[in-house]
Amino acid sequence: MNAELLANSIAHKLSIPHLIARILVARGCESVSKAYARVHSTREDVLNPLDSKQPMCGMDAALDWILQAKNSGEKLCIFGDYDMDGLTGTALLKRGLSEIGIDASWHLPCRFGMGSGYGLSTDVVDQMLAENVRYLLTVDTGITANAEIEYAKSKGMRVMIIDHHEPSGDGLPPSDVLLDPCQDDCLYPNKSLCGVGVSYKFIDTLFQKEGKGSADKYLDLVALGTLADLVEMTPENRYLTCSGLSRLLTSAWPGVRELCRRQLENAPYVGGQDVLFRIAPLMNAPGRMDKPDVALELLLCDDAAKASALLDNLSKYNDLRKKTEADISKAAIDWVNDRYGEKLPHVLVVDGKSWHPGVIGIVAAKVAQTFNRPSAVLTVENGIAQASARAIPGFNWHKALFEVRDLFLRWGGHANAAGFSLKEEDIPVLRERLQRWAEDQNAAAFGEPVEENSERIPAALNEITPDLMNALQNLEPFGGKNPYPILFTENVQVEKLRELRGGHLQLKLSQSGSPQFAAIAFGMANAKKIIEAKHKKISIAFEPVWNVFAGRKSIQLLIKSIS
Ligand SMILES: [Mn+2]
Repeated sequence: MNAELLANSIAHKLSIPHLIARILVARGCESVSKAYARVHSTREDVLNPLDSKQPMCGMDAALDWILQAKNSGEKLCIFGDYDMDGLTGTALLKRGLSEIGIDASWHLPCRFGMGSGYGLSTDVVDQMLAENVRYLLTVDTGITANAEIEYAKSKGMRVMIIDHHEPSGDGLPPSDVLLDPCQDDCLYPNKSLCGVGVSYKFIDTLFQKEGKGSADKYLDLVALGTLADLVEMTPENRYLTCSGLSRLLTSAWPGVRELCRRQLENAPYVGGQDVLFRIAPLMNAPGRMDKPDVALELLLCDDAAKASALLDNLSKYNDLRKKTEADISKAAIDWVNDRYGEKLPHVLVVDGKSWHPGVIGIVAAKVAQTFNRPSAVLTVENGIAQASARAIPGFNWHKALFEVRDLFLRWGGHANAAGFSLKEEDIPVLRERLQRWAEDQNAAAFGEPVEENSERIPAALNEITPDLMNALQNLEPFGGKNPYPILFTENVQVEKLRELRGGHLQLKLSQSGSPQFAAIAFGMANAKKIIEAKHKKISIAFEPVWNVFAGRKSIQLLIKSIS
């Protein structure tokens, strides 16, 4: 069936706007039933981790472990991570375990300072031992901490790992229990759960076993972590995330409610975009600039007034983060231009002295995007370089780092994003070996420029109605591989044009008898010339969004390009 006919029948059979059907077809729905499954995710997409045919490896042992911990009355500590997934995973476990009578303490790593870097360290284990912790539960981290977990075990600790990262390739850590769908022996089909997702599966299964009722109230935390970690939206992840998004504004947790109220003002609902661009950066900021604890305290906070004070604190961290990020991005991009000019290597390894380690991940993403090269950004302090790496399509950092792992003090990560540390003197060798490896891998395959989101769905402005805006929600969650749709239309009349401070354009647009639409083009003051040259008849790529101002909701076109 051709695309137009397929879109017709999807629109008709599912009773959705034709434009939504065209987006579904453009995104690979080859049949009405696939489109149906995509639009109506249901509880049936949620898998049973105790299913005898495809169980989650370690789930039975995990239930035994936690009940043993409870019965022992010994201290249990949750060791999480400083990003949204690790924070929400820790909050979910802390709250969930308290419901079955375990008063767990928690500990988050810090990106820098004592025992810095990724995940668990023997220093942290010693600190826990001094506090008489006998049970250690890690979340969103642990699967590569073989030595540290061996150390904890040698001191008599009981250890369980909840993680979703790939194993190191050098064997699994000697924990008592390991829940990670990415381990070789795990038959659980959803390999794309994130840390808070696996935590939810664990708590949900535990609640069922203990007759505790539903763990659904935790799905808002699952949505936040799943979106922020940019994992693939498998059917199970989509159900958990959509269900969680719809719970955010009425979350059971005062800190989460206050977070949404403050960041999203009067938003009619919370979408994936809101989580990625408004909530996650704020929540990640303290962990980037300092200790991440205040962000977790917000998720665990049970008092609105206290939540408000915590949010003030988070905002300060976020402002500082923005400034630091801008300064270091400029330095890193200048570094590449000065050193290589037009002759870029296949892999960029950019190093600087005492760059703030909390933002090098964001800077690496910026460098990778600017030069269309897999990029690692290193910050050197006292002879040790700490690095964060981001890929471009076709490049796998996990594979690349595995090849040169003999150079590292620590390393870990995924295809798209990874981190490592090494001695300063080894940086030139690393640069050379990565370049050679990339050449062997047919680097041309990942040197091709790829536009971030090149999708352009043809649409008419007449189709952009409140019904369409509501129907767009059926395509949630947006983010990662399911970006917010970008539409394209020609012969648009510019009715009004105003340049705003900061180089933005504010427009009023219409098209052959359509209503007038308010539109905004951020940072596109240069396009004024095009608009004049075209005698105010232009083509635009845009995202239709709800704009809420002074309590009134209206549709606004977010212009992506003008031609
Ligand atoms: Mn994670």
